[in-house]
Amino acid sequence: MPNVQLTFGWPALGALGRRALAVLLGVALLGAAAAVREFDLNILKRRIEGGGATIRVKRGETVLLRWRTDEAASLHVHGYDLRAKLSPLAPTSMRFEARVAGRFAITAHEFGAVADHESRQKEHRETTLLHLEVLPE
Ligand SMILES: [Cu+2]
Repeated sequence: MPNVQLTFGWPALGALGRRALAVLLGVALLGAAAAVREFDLNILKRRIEGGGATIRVKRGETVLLRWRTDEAASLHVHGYDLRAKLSPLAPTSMRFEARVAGRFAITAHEFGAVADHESRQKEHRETTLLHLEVLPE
């Protein structure tokens, strides 16, 4: 009669199994960290340099937009309602989690030294720079 020992759960994995699991977990964590989608955007003469393309990401990814501009501007990511004042003196980063799927305009509400998103009478001067598309997986 062979000596059969039945174990369940963690002890059943053995040292090698536990090591493999730890590696898998590490890869999963790296994968999560790699899900930051970075985009370098340069505004030149009130347009995105290289053309106002569409940024596409998947829902759940972290989006990092790095802005440079040749002119002060008040930036607005529609849908997510994120705003930032851009200055030609220093790059500006916007970081957010793409929680909502859809297509959203990224606009500049005002260019120039008096860039101010809050002043309603200037809303009509909104310029669409590009679009953000968040795909539902
Ligand atoms: Cu806007």
